[in-house]
Amino acid sequence: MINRFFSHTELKTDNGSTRLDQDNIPSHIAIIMDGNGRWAKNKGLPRVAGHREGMKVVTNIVEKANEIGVRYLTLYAFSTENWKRPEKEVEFLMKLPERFLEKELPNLQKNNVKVRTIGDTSLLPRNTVRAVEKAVEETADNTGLVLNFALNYGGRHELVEMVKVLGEDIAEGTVNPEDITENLLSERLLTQGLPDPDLLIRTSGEIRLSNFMLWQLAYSEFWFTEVLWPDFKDEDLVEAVKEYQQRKRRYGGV
Ligand code: V07
Repeated sequence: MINRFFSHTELKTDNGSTRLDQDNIPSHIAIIMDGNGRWAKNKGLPRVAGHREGMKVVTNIVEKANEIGVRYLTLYAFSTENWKRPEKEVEFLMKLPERFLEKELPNLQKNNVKVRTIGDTSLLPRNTVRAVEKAVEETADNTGLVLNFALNYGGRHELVEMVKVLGEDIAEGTVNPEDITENLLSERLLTQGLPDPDLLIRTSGEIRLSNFMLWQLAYSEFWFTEVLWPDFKDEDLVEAVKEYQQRKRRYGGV
């Protein structure tokens, strides 16, 4: 079969596996990294072992996303609801940003990755805040992949805070209610400057949004997998992107 006569069919590589359409890579991928606790439980390990393993996967997926040409990667690392977990687990989670950066910041730097965060980081332990701020500052001028960690993030909280500030601006007269547009609201969210995600991935078989990027995911493609985050491989990311491309196929380039 000569593929160029069947451009509407899947693009094939020499070994017959589907390859990615380089002209249709999702610019922004957001991931809910779920299933670390279950992964550990399945193995008879403490929950924190799952988080530790999950952190290794972050390194891997950042590299792969960069390689396939993704421009923005948002990772849901800690939600506003996660404070309800056992104190010891929260304590462990809070050390992960620092641990991750201690090991990975030189690599991120080398790969021209720019670190950002969304979420209320003011409530995190001082050492965590310091490590994250350092990473954000030191990578501020990088022009490659934007690696956006959602840390103590909640979608409704983000909207409430935005409306509060907007309300003040209206009361002061600096914003006229008539001038409120979708763009004006977008630019007042924590994701200002980032495009909306093209693709949302959630691992571990949960089919819900859990308060993640409520405004920003309005038009995104959703892809769910049973794979637990510590088991999530490069190939799973590629599969998600392929599925995205099937859905977003541009017939005749329109
Ligand atoms: C966390 C590992 C990944 C699976 C999900 C939960 C556990 C990386 C970070 C991180 C955050 C900010 C930053 C650099 C790295 C992280 C938390 C949990 C709280 F600037 N992984 N990871 N933060 N997990």
